[in-house]
Amino acid sequence: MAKIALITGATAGIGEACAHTFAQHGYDLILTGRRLERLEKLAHHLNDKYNVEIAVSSFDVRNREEVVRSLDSLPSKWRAVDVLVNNAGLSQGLDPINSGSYEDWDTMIDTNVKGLLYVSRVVSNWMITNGRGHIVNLGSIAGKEVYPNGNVYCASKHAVDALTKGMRIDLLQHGIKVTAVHPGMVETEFSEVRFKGDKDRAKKVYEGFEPLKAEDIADTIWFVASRPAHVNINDILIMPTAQATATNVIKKN
Ligand code: NDP
Ligand code: 8X3
Repeated sequence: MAKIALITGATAGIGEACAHTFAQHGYDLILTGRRLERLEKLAHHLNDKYNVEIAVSSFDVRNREEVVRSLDSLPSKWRAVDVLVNNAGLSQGLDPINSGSYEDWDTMIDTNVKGLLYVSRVVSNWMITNGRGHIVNLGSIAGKEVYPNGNVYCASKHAVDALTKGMRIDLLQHGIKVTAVHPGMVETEFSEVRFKGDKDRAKKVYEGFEPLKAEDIADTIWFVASRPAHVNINDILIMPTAQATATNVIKKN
């Protein structure tokens, strides 16, 4: 029987790249995200190309009832999840703490922290029943450092770092692996979402140096997920060669 990976935020960027990589390695997939049309298109494509089985489940990770209902309503065979990639996440705005938008703060904390918790609670119980599993959380360099005006996004990713360590401790007795993958700058829709559709501002973030690609992170997640049963990678920090710290990037103009 094929192994199964559940990927949140599979409609774009790192999640979409993970869907390709895991399908290429013969995994059946549960793909989630809010944009159903994109999920269905991706599912068709991967099914045609790799002949893997794909379940699509569209929900907003911020909505606890929706998360539980959507996952619980999948046919029971999908509960045999081997790998959960907790990837859905975003940043909203880049403002000082005294003037940041309340709405942006709620969105980041509800998505990056509470959404990850809601999905993890359901799926970790499946994994406990199965007696195996691996949870890979998408942290960030923003979960290791704090940069100007990154306040709440950085706090949400520091929370992911802490939750990864907590999950690792709590799930150890059940034989479940837990890993955090922390990327530096990856060119995806991330900055377009952060700057609310301002494509020019988003593009400037990645100008003058070679950022990571979504595929680089998918490769890393695949490496982590494909180690032997007795090996757990707890934590990986992966940066573009041109980036040393959150703010230290060598740009050529
Ligand atoms: P993208 O914007 O390209 O993709 C984000 C994904 O998250 C989309 O599939 C989106 O799907 C999903 N998502 C966002 N909000 C929700 C929600 N409320 N419910 C369900 N799904 C949601 O960004 P990336 O691929 O770059 O980001 C993926 C992860 O990597 C995030 O956790 C991000 O914080 C992290 N990261 C990104 C870095 C970067 O530089 N790009 C660096 C470090 C970490 P949809 O909108 O369809 O719901
Ligand atoms: C995304 C990377 O540097 O914009 O987590 O925070 S950064």
